[in-house]
Amino acid sequence: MENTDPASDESATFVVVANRLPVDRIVNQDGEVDWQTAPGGLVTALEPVMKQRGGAWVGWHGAPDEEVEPFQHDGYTVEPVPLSAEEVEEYYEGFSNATLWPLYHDAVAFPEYHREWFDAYERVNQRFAERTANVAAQGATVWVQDYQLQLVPRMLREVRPDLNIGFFLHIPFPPMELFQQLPWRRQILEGLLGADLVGFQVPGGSSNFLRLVRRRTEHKVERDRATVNRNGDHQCVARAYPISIDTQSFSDLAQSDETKAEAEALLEELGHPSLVVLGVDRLDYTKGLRQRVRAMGELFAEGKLDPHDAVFLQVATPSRERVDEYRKLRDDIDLLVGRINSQVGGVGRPPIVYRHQSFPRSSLAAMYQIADVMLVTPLRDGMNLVAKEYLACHSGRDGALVLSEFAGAARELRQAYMVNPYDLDGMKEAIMHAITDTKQNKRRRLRALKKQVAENDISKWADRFLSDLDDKGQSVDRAKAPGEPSPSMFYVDGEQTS
Ligand code: ADQ
Repeated sequence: MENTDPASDESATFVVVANRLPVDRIVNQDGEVDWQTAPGGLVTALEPVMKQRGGAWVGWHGAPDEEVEPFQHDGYTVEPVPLSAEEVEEYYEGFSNATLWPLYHDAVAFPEYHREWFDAYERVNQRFAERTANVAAQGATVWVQDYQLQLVPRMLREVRPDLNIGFFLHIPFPPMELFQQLPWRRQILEGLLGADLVGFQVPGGSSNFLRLVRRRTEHKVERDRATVNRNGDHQCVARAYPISIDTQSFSDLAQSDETKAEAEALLEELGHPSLVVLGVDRLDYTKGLRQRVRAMGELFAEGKLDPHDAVFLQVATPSRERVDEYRKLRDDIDLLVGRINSQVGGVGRPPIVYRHQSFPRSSLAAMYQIADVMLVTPLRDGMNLVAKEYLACHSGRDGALVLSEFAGAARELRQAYMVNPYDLDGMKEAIMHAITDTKQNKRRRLRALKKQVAENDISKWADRFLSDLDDKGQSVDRAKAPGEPSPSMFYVDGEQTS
């Protein structure tokens, strides 16, 4: 990837601030510096927005103890923020990924609380805020992303009250009963309240947040907004903005001749099975992999699926491998898959084909193409883009999506075969239902799901958020007729949760 142009020093009118840059700095085998697209849902979602709007992206470049100069990339300026090895351990692997990540995902792993981790989190958030304050033009729009940077909105407002500050949380915002465990709950709430607009994936997130603000701070909360009294009043609006993907570009990629050839080659490699069941995840304990692999293993062992006819292809991109829980998960899945394959497999291709590696997007598109059934069964997930990518890419008429009730995507993708991933028997039944349902039913469901993703893509998500941020949330109020649901219920289909 070419990224060598120096950055212009003009200040930006649009700034995205995220823990990671969309590219990671790596040193290749010849010892040369190179840049590689960073993995994960946030980059998948925001890169097209940034390419379209231009501006600056402030974030860490992925290599500890290194200072990197700003540079131009795909029409915008990349502003690398340095992190020391100790900060990576305490702010990123520690407070972000071993405290906040499990706490915000229903505490499916035990959240650890260490004061020195929070100190590092505060220090790094301050650094991000300072760098942003330096690159943002007068009155610029700044869009802060995700759980690693929840203190940035307030820190930024203190030095640059002229900025229009938005914040979007990509992961769930937990209910009060869980959030209150956090020793630094007040600092986090006050940090977020520094924004003009705080966006969540689902309305439950914004109502959890506002309930906490009401109970744990002295700020006044009315409907979807808090009035924050600090160096003069400002209003912080909280609403749901379900994120999506660049649907058209995924679908174009899937339809390309190269992808079709790759899909054909993959089918050949798998021995042309009559049924392909697919899972695609970052290797993370929130994604429900243990439960999913066990459910599929039992279906093979009980003879409901024939290992000669059916294959379960599971790919998992390596993730956060220095955090203990992730290393344990990796070993558990290796063991589980090995055991099932040796118990139910014969000679030749194993029933579970497991690849613990990252794939280029075109290879994922080829997998989505050939998957008769897609399994997306997280224990808790902010949204889950994989479900949407499958719908954008799968062009056969008979695909089926099995989706966890606990993924944010379940609110929109109602025609999926829904599962509770904690209920193994229920999950096995839903998978078999998705496999054996009539063609007519499958087509009806798939059509409705594909339409949803086609109509609600990433640019619509970004436009909604940024236009609300531009006019500080007034437009939704103005457009609202008497008796309509309040804006915090705005994107709910038929259900009121405010
Ligand atoms: P993630 O937890 O990273 O995102 P998800 O939304 O599923 O989860 O995005 C994963 C991304 O990684 C997808 O774009 C997928 O294609 C890619 N990916 C997965 N496995 C891969 C592999 N083996 N090789 C290459 N790429 C792979 C967080 C939240 C989500 C939320 C997003 C966006 O946890 O809930 O949907 O941010 O807001």
